[in-house]
Amino acid sequence: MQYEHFSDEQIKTLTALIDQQGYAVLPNWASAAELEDVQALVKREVAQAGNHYVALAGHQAVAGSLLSEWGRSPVFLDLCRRIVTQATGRAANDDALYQVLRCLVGDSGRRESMIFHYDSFVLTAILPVCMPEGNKGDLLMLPSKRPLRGTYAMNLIDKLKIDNRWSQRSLVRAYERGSARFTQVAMEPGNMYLFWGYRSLHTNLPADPKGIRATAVFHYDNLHGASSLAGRIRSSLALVKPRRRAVV
Ligand SMILES: O=C(O)CCC(=O)C(=O)O
Ligand SMILES: [Fe+2]
Repeated sequence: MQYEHFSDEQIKTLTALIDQQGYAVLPNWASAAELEDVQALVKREVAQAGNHYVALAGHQAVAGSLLSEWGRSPVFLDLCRRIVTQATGRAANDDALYQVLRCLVGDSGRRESMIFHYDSFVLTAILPVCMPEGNKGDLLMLPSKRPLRGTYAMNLIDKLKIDNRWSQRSLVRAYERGSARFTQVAMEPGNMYLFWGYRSLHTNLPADPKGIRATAVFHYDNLHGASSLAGRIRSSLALVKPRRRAVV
């Protein structure tokens, strides 16, 4: 990672870019050698998962790698914190980044694509690691579609409106019709892309199933992390999920 410190001017520019064009880019976040290193990790993990979709959540899951280092980097954390504060005018809630390494491959990877969603975190940063030869699985978004919600209940209503077959289908159709509402980002491996994950309705396009599409995703500032309703719903979902799987 070549970045060391961001000036206040840079923070303002990045925040304005995210507001205006939906995203901002930090070019060459990873050097060529660093990128190769992380690509080797992806290849190992995908092989270990039997060439199926795999997501490694948390920095422990990538312990000892550059990804874990970046996920805990004070420079990166400071960048995210200042961007969130610049945008929201308040101090951020989190003192850590939440990271996931997402590896899409084959049909199982396709099934994880074209699922429109809002993140729970204000800021999302994506570092593409591997891209397949054909369709790259571009990032697709409706930037800043909703405001930061004041309560978890309102956030839940937004999510329920999207998490159903009808809404998903109409979004896919709108994209296929060439609707100009969408912002499509062809991401380059090694660059870091920043956008409002909480506010933007987003997904990735299907990628060529023959190759690997891997992204290191970093989330910052879980807006309703401290909500007791969020906690209760999360724990009841944790109870329900295994039963559902057993039935299916
Ligand atoms: O892999 C991507 O491009 C998007 C991932 C994403 O939106 C997420 O993990 O929340
Ligand atoms: Fe997301």
